[in-house]
Amino acid sequence: MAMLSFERKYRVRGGTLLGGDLFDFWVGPFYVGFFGVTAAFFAILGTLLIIWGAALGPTWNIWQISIAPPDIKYGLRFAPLAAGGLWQLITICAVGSFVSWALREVEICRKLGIGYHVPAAFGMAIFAYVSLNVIRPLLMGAWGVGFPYGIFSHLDWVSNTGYQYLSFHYNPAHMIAVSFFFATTFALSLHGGLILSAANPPRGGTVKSVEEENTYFRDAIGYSIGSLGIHRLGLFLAVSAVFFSAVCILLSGPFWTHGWPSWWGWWLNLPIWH
Ligand code: UQ2
Repeated sequence: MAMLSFERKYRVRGGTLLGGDLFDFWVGPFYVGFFGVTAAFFAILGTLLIIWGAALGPTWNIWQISIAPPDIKYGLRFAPLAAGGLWQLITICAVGSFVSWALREVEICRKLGIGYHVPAAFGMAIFAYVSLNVIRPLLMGAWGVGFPYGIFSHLDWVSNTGYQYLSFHYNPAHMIAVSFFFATTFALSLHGGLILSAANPPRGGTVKSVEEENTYFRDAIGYSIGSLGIHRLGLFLAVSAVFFSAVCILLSGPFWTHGWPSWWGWWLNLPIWH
């Protein structure tokens, strides 16, 4: 790691949430910490359980391996290992390692004295996963409504769940989420394009400053959001996309059981039409 000598001055003691000095050290470039140990524990255990599930068959084809949640009939109980129990243990390991990773990020932020923006943003991704495979199953009374762990099988789950609500694109929270995803890619393409245009001049040219960046957008649309502002906007758009994704699936089932097209009845039934 070329940066290790430079990073040495940032390798400060303290800032840990748990474990005190016990795990406050680095292995090569990586900070360990109590939550580094728990993240590794859950990740390795979860991976081994996935391999166990794959070994139960019927295929080693990487695209077709799938570990399914229990049948709906098991409700919220523990299922036999080969009938969804492995999926339940793998889900516990997944949540354990995701949360460990977020808390390890928090410890690193505390060491450096920087804000918690990265773990907060990652926390939103964890919330989306937990919405699908923990909160929604709890609200609907069965682990069986969770998605299976497999490459094609989870795609099939998304498609089938969408068709269960006839046309998922009529889900208003899904509409907002998709709009935020598009806005995120739009903002990143504007930002990436602008930075490369200014910071990557042709051979022999000079790197341009933030004033040229501001001027580009003032000339084009009469407004520049600024070099700090674009990153605030980017974080807001990305986190909002994930938040509304979680909302749109939590609404489907626990709070809306019909097709999503008929949710728009409130609009069709407005007194202004008749
Ligand atoms: C900007 C700015 C940057 C940028 C970008 C803009 C110097 C380096 C991309 C322009 C962004 C605007 C006008 C916001 C667009 C709004 C949405 C919702 C996509 O002004 O300051 O910094 O990278």
